Parts: sequence; C-alpha cells; structure tokens
Amino acid sequence: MSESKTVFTTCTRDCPDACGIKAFVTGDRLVGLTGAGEHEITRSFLCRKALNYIQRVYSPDRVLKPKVKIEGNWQEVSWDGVLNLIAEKIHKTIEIYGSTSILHYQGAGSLGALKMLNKRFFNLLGGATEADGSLCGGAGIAGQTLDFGFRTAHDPRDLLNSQLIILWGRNPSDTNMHLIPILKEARANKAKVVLIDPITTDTSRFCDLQIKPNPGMDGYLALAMAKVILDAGKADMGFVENCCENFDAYHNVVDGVNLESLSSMSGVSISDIEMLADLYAGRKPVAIVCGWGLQRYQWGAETFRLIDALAAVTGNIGIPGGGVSHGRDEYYYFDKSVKGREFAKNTRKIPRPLLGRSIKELNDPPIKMAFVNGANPLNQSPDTHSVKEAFEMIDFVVVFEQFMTDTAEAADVVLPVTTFLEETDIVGSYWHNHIGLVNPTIRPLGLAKTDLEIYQGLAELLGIGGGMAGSADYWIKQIIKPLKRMGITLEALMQKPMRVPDAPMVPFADRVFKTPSGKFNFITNFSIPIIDSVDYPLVLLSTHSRRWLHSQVLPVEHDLPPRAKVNPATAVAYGISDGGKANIVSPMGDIAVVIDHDGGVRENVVQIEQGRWGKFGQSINHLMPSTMSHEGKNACYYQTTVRLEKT
Ligand SMILES: Nc1nc2c(c(=O)[nH]1)N[C@H]1C(S)=C(S)[C@@H](COP(=O)(O)OP(=O)(O)OC[C@H]3O[C@@H](n4cnc5c(=O)[nH]c(N)nc54)[C@H](O)[C@@H]3O)O[C@H]1N2
Ligand SMILES: Nc1nc2c(c(=O)[nH]1)N[C@H]1C(S)=C(S)[C@@H](COP(=O)(O)OP(=O)(O)OC[C@H]3O[C@@H](n4cnc5c(=O)[nH]c(N)nc54)[C@H](O)[C@@H]3O)O[C@H]1N2
Ligand SMILES: [Mo]
Repeated sequence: MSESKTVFTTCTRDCPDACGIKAFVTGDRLVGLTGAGEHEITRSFLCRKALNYIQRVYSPDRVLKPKVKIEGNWQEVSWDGVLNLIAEKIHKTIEIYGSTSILHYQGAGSLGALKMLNKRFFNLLGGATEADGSLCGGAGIAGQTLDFGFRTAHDPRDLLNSQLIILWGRNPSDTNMHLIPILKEARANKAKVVLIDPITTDTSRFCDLQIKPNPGMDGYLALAMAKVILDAGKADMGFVENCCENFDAYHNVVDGVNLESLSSMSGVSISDIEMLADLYAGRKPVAIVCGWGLQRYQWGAETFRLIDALAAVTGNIGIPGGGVSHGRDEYYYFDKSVKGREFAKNTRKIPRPLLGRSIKELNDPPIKMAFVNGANPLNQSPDTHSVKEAFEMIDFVVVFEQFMTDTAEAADVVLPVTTFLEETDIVGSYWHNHIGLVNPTIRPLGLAKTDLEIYQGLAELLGIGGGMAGSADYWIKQIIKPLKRMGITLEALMQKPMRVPDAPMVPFADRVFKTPSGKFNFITNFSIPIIDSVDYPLVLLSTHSRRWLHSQVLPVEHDLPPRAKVNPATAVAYGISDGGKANIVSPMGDIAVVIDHDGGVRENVVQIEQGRWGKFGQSINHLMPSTMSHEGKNACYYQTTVRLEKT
C-alpha cells in the first residue's frame, strides 16, 4: 500500500486570503486539500477555487514539456535545447538592440515572494522593459496614498470592534471568503453590516441592508453622506481640526453641491442617503471595507478619496473598529532588494492597462523579445485585440505556463512551470497579517520546473549564473531577513504560519499620517463624469468568479456559452427572454451569451464573470477599451458601456 502523508503549505494564488492548506498525499499523488486549522484566518476551510485546484494540477491539458512553435505547429523539445535557443536569442537581441528591447511581463499567477527573483534575472541582463501600473487595485492604492501618505488596512479581526461595517464594492462571499466568518461574529456582537453594490451578490445574504448605487458613482454617494452629516452638525470637528489638512477646500466642495443632484448622480434616493448618513454618524466606530470592484474606473482613486473623506469627517480613522480598509502590500515585510535593481543600467516602463498600444508605439528600441510569466495578458488586459496584434509584432515570445492559454498560444516557446503545490516559496497576504511557507506537496509533474529554476538555467548559459544562484531556502532566508528581529525565521515558519508581530491592529492609531504634513489630506477637487452613452446605455460589470481565479478556467469548463445577468425589465425591453440568447455589444466588439433574468441586478447593468478564454470565443476583455485611471495607472474594466442584441 502507498504511504500517506499530510503536508502543510500556503496558497500563493492572487487572493486576499493567502490560506494555510493541509494537503493529503498518497504515494506521490495529491488526494485532498483542506484548510489548516492552525491558521487563525483560514480556520480549517477552503474556498471553491482552492478545493478545485487538484483538478487543475492533474488536468490532462497541463503543459508538461517545453514546446517550440515551428511553422505554426507546436513541437516538444528538451530543456537543454530550448534553454540554449532562448539564451542565444537573448544574447543576439541585446547585442543589436540593447536589453530594453526585451519586455518582461509578470502578472499575478503566484504571489510567492520568490517570484521577485524573476525580475532579478532581467536586472542582471542590464534592465528590461517592464509593465508598470495595475490591472487590479492601483487606483484605490493611489487614492489612499494621497490621503494617508501610505495605503494600509486594519487587521481583519479589528472588525470585531465595529458597530457598523460597510462593505463597499466588494464581494467577499466569492472573492475573500474568510471575511465571512468574521462578519458573522461581528453581527453576533450586534454590529450591523451594509453592502453597497449595484448587484445582489451572495455576500448580500450576510448583510442587514443593501444599497444599489449607479456603477462608478459612489463618490457622489460618499459626498452626499458627508454633506448630511456636516449639515446636521454631527461631524467630529476635533479630529478634523487637529489631524487633517485641506478641510476648508473640501467643505467648499460639499457646500457647492445639493442633495438632489447627488442623489440623481449616485442613483440613491435622498431618503436612503439620509438613512445611511444617520447610521454612519450614529454607530461609531464604523469600518468601511472597500473592494476592487469599486475602483475599476478612471476616477477610482477619487472615489476612494471621497470615501476616506467621509471617514475623516466623522473621526472614524485611527480608532479600533474604524477606518477605510482596502488592503495592504503583501511584500511589505519582505526584503525587496533581491530584485537587484542596482544591476540594471537601463529600465523602461510601459503602462499595464495600455499594453497593446504601448508595445506598438515603442521605438528606440522597439520590443524584439517578450517574456511572460504568471500572467495571461492576451486574455486579461483590456483591449485584448491590440495586445494580440502587438505580440504578433514581437520577434520572439517566451511564455512560462501551466496551460495553453490565449497568451501561450501566441508564443514562440512555452515552458512548463510547476503549480504552487509542487514548489517551495513564502507568501504574505494583501488582507491579513500572516506569513506562511509554501512547501512542495508532490514532485513536479512531467518536466515542469519553477520559474526560479528556469531563470537560473538561463542565467548560467548567459554568464550571469552567479547573480541568480542559490536554493529556494537560501533566497527565502534573504527575503525574510527584516523579520528576524521579530522572531520570524525559516525554522519558526516551518512549525506554523505566523502573524507579523509588528503589524498594527489599527493603523494610524497615533493619528499621525505619512503625508508630508503628517495630517490626513482631504480631497479638494475631482472629475467624475456620468457614465452615459445613447448607443450603449448599459454598464458591463465583468466581475470575479467564485469558481476560478481570473483566467484560470480549465478548457473543459468552456463547453457551455457564458451567461450574463440582466434585470428582467431591461431584458424584456430588448425582447430577450429568460435563458434567451443575445450578443453583448460594446464599441470595441461583441460576445455571444445566454441571458439570465435576475431581479437583483440594477436596471442599467449587465453582469458577467470575467476570465473565460478567447480561443473558445468566450473572452470578455476584447470588449474593454484600454483606458487608464487618472491616478494609479489602473485598468478601468467596469466603465465599459454596452447594449444587448437579441440573437
Ligand atoms: N474566487 C475568486 N476570488 C478572487 C479572485 C477571483 O478571480 N476569483 N480575484 C482576486 C483578485 S485579484 C481581486 S482584485 C479580488 C477582487 O475582489 P472584489 O472587489 O470583491 O471583486 P469584484 O468582482 O471586482 O467586485 C466586487 C463587487 O463590486 C461591485 N461593483 C462594481 N462596480 C461597482 C461600483 O461602481 N460601486 C460599487 N459600490 N460596487 C461596484 C460588483 O458588482 C461586485 O459584486 O478578488 C480576489 N479573489
Ligand atoms: N474584465 C475583467 N478583467 C480583469 C479583471 C476584472 O475584474 N474584469 N480583473 C483584473 C485583475 S483584478 C487582475 S489581478 C488581473 C489578473 O491578470 P493575470 O495576472 O494575467 O492573471 P491570470 O489570468 O490568473 O493569469 C496568470 C497565469 O499565470 C499562470 N501561473 C500560475 N502560477 C504560475 C507560476 O508560478 N509561474 C508561472 N510562470 N505562471 C503561473 C496561470 O496558469 C495563469 O495562466 O486580471 C484583471 N482582468
Ligand atoms: Mo486583482
């Protein structure tokens, strides 16, 4: 009989929860995963996408051997052969065009800290062109950085001190499941939970009340609530006067708008605005927990700033149970110098949301080679058509992948990489304060290697091997050096995941901020246009799926057409029955879907899950224009306007 064992590891996938996992292994085969009881946040249970992950590891569609495209056909090759081929191409490309003619595009495939070393390779080469900005939370981060000088969050368990919790444009039931038990506990402590989302989501079940604003217009809702509170004399003027700057200019903005127009722009009735304002001012401390959905607009930073201002007006900052929490930098406590910036003579940055357009425009030097790891830009970028065209213009594209994604299909070489269940690494979280080790649960399948092993192999061939050398454990020890004084070492982490002892439960408790003045900085002007288009009157919210992460959908999950949810009144106006077929049409393109009538969806909204693949005709991102947020270089997916056409 094969031997059975249990291996402790940590999930590296791009999700706030960064769960502790117990993997059950029989022989060398994974047979089950469960949440680790010793992880205070995971609390013994896992989400759907983690439970499904074993199917991904053993999928017959996994890429398990290096492949080279020869005259349009994929041929399997040896590691030695493929690494020599790539090294030679790198050598020649740098000789003729310089190292910045190489694009390195790293995405969110794994949040493991060792993935920082992928960047080290390109710095050792002399510096490449990199994608800057974000497809994710860049706008919210930029907004909070302007207000607080530093974007961070309350510890998740500080919510147990709140009287009221507002979930603002966040859907934890699907995207951050381990927040749900904390919400339940908080409600058992008599806290109220309010959800602000244009769609009834599964999260609604855990809330006392939901408000459905117009998509993108939450800034006006926050402003309206602040106006009611200020006009009623319920503001915390002690906090405002002692700890804030630019209040007068902000107050002028508040005085310059009337409640009727704020109500019409936000799509929330005056009575609901007043009810929310009374709740907010009356139940201190109040925690606002913002999501990513809220800020996928050009003015995402301004929306966050208007929400921060609401919290500041009521003094809900720097106190237990208060704050405006979005997330934190998962690499904050790690030593980022392993990226080896000092080795790069030249680097060049292009904005991630404008990837296709930027590659096409680059000259001096143009992009000649591209390396993609942990990302699927031909599927996840806005305006994927232009990204595809841009990649076709690049002489040699190398993709490190587990699957033949839309991006892998467009490559010249695909290199098979391990999943996190086959790797050693270390990971922090962008929500909680725990750090966990990633331990291999099984041997790598097929010929798969880790990103680090592949870059180390290439470095050897290019004469820069010394700069990349070292085992995974060696590099982990370098990365966690700053944590040693707090007792967090590799040895200690082998016992269990650890909370960073220095991480505050309540940030800014001294009410000193990281802004130049040390004060909270009120927003004083902004531009938030009404999303309005005669030909495309609906807003397309392409939200995150409970079942999968981004584009990590298995090929077999594409057998049925995608479904979109629309309010019955809207669907009927387009003549589309429940379960009827339609095209969603944007100024950029269209996609065939089945329409589900859903009374929970606001009337001017179409909701669809993002992530399905273009090669099966199901990708949504060719409908998205490539716009970028005013602050934070963020992609603005949720601002896309569409119409429906019955088919
Ligand atoms: N299962 C699963 N988990 C994930 C992910 C995944 O793909 N799958 N992705 C991970 C990543 S990278 C991220 S960034 C997070 C995202 O986590 P979330 O922010 O929770 O996810 P989203 O689906 O982008 O948006 C959340 C909600 O915002 C609402 N929303 C959209 N526009 C607006 C608006 O203008 N105002 C308001 N008030 N609400 C709005 C949407 O209707 C949606 O229900 O999830 C992480 N967790
Ligand atoms: N329409 C729409 N589009 C969106 C969003 C949205 O809300 N709506 N959300 C956006 C958000 S929040 C984000 S964060 C981005 C994410 O965009 P991406 O970062 O491109 O995310 P994924 O689609 O998960 O692609 C990651 C790829 O890495 C591979 N991978 C996993 N682990 C590893 C590894 O260790 N090494 C290597 N080499 N590969 C690995 C996976 O197989 C997968 O194909 O998408 C954005 N796209
Ligand atoms: Mo994200």
